[in-house]
Amino acid sequence: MTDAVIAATGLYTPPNTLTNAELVETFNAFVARENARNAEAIAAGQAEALSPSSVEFIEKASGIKSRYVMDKTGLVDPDLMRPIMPERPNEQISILAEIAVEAAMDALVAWNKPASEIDAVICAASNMQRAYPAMAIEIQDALGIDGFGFDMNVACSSATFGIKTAADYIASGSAKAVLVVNPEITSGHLNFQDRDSHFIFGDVATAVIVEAADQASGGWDILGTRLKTQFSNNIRNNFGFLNRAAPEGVGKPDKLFVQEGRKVFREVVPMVSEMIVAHAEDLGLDPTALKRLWLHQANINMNELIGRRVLGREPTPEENVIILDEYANTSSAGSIIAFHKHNDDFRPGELGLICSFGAGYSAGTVFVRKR
Ligand code: CO8
Repeated sequence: MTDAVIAATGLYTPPNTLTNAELVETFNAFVARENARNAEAIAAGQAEALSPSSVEFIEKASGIKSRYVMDKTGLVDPDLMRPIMPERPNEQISILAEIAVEAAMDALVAWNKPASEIDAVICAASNMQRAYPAMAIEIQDALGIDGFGFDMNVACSSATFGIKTAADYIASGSAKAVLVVNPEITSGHLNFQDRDSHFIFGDVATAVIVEAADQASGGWDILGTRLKTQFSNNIRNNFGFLNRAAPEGVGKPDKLFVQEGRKVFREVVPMVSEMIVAHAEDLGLDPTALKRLWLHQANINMNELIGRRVLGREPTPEENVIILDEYANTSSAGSIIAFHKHNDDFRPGELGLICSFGAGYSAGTVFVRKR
């Protein structure tokens, strides 16, 4: 069995920042318009007035201050409230593949080896732009990689599931180097007219190169990977190819992201904390000795609770890295952004944890040691 190493990571950050204030201003303009339109029905008690959103609530409930988005113009227009991304001809690279390639190129520069040394591409994300051909194969083609590629979707846990799959390929000898990309254009599948969730997500792409330890120089030893899934209806995206076959859905808007945020919070925190501690113990590691947690970035209060349960103390900001204030929830990419941006200070031998959790439910743990 060959050990696997995280040899390099890469990041693509979209050009547009969207602050809570901008998002709330648009949402509240929409609310004022809808309430004015329905004024008579509201006054007669036949319809409920919509409530405004607030910057203070968003920051306190989630820790999110801003996010990056691929298109901003449509999101700040109360008459649209969805991103504008014109369809591209088949001859042009698709937008999801394009941002994955950007992140991959960033990782390849850090790796300092050519793309031709990659054997496989896994595109692991919560929304694929199309069913087929696989996004991964388009990305493979754009980078000039000779090998194979496929897509996988485990929602917010896609990156850790991708890293584990890559590490298993390396262990079995199927590949010597695997590129895992996580392009997340979450703005395409978020209902910006839903007060409960309009602030949650942001767009981004990350890339991770997983390589055989016997040929890697530097990087991070993968000490252990573990995956867990447990069915829950509390986070769903019912968009799918059979939507158009449902007679009751004809003429209705696309199905978008929905969740029961409170329930997710309550159920996922214990599940993930226990999983991290048990996995550390099985690897013979002391979880309280971890130098850093690079947790999934959905909610700051959730991460603080998990951090406290895992480390057995109040984690410092250096121990429990937060990037969701700037990026919001970027689904699978969140823990990878945190890892990518905050690992320069590690010395050889020091330990950390990349951990994801989200829809499914799904969770993944990847313990790493600086080489
Ligand atoms: N402005 C002002 N007030 C608001 C707003 C708002 N925007 N929204 C809700 N409120 C009000 C509510 O009406 C409620 O009022 P009242 O108490 O009077 O009834 C009050 O605020 C509290 O509401 P909640 O209980 O809903 O608020 P919470 O404190 O629970 O916070 C959160 C909501 C932030 C959503 C929180 O529950 C949370 O973050 N939970 C964890 C969720 C999570 O981790 N989800 C992971 C999902 S991602 C994933 O796995 C899959 C991804 C797929 C990809 C993406 C595609 C888009």
